Amino acid sequence: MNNSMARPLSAVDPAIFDLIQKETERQNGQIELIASENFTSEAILEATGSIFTNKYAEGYPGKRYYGGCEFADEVENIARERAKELFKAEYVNVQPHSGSQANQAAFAAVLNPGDTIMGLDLAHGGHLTHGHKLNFSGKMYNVVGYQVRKEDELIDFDQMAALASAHKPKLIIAGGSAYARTWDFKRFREVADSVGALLMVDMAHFSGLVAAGVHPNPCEYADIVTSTTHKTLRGPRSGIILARERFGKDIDRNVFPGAQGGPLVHVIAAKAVCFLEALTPEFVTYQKQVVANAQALAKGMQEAGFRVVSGGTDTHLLLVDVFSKGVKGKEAEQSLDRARITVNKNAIPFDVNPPLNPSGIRLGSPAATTRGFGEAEMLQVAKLISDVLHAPADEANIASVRRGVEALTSRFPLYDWKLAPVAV
Ligand code: DSN
Repeated sequence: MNNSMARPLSAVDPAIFDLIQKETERQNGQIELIASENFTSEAILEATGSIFTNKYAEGYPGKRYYGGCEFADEVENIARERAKELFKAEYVNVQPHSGSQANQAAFAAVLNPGDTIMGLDLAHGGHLTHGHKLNFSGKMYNVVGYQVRKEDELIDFDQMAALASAHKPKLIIAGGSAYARTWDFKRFREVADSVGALLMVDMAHFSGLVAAGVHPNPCEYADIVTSTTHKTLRGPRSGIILARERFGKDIDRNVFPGAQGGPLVHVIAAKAVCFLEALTPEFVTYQKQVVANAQALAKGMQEAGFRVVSGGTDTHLLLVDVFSKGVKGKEAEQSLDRARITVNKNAIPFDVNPPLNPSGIRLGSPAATTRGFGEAEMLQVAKLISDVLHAPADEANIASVRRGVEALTSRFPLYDWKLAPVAV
């Protein structure tokens, strides 16, 4: 290869190299509690950074629009077979670049513009792509939102059934970004069947739990199931669609050429590695710990006097009503950030505060569990969070918590990379 093409990143682009170093240090040095984030294995990073990034492979294995796809075909076939085995699915498409594009293609496969869909309101824990008015889903389809009940903050199936009967949706969507409880797919199926609707489950958040058998598998109940691969599933940043076989042809067409051009073969390779990792007994142990850790964190927050939405969690995430202690979500996120605890502000159901400064924060256990935290550490994390939130503007207090964070993170090192630039 031309010598200039073989130079290391540190020599070619010191600015970007430096930022990768800084981000590595940031990830190592903070406690990651964003419920949708995780730390992938080095094997997955290696596949993501592989030379398959050079390859165009529009089409599907055996039916490509480019030559030289024999190894890309093998990669995609391996990824498909592993995903089907992992989720006990009849059909899979591993090409979506993201969860949003997976949802876009899934909708397009079974809906026409103007059709009615029902999803959980974003303000009650749903997702942008399930019908928010600023998203393609809200612009293209007629959206009816269902909600959680005020009294227990669990999905209101009576309201959902009544709305379904009144509006006759073509598709009902289960799944969301900030709902901490087990999704009752059987109830969703019953409501969908009662009005002749299709059922789609977006399991982006909890697909790792499903893979490990610690959450019911939506593939048993739903017509179509979408997911990202980088949250609890701990793979590369990407998406997948699983479905009943009869939807396969339409979904394939609506991913390519409908929504995307060339697939990211390097990311499909990394997804294959992710599915392989998820098929191991270690992954089951990991996911059980993810749930135990989220429950320990919820318990710790409750013992510190904070209200946890719906009273706890069955999954990897929890919503904490910080306004119950007089703090707003934005201030909580920013002060925790200064203590090197990374969370996101989040609306709580029936929030009295606006979305950009809501009453809650969302906490998740997948990333902290990956670095080795157990329940004892999660109780310490709850104490650190509560210490910050009791005096969120007190910088001396925050500095003291930061020392506690350093003590914890240094006991559980993450990526052990040499940060020195490679000599050229
Ligand atoms: N942005 C993701 C989350 O944080 O839940 C959902 O797409």
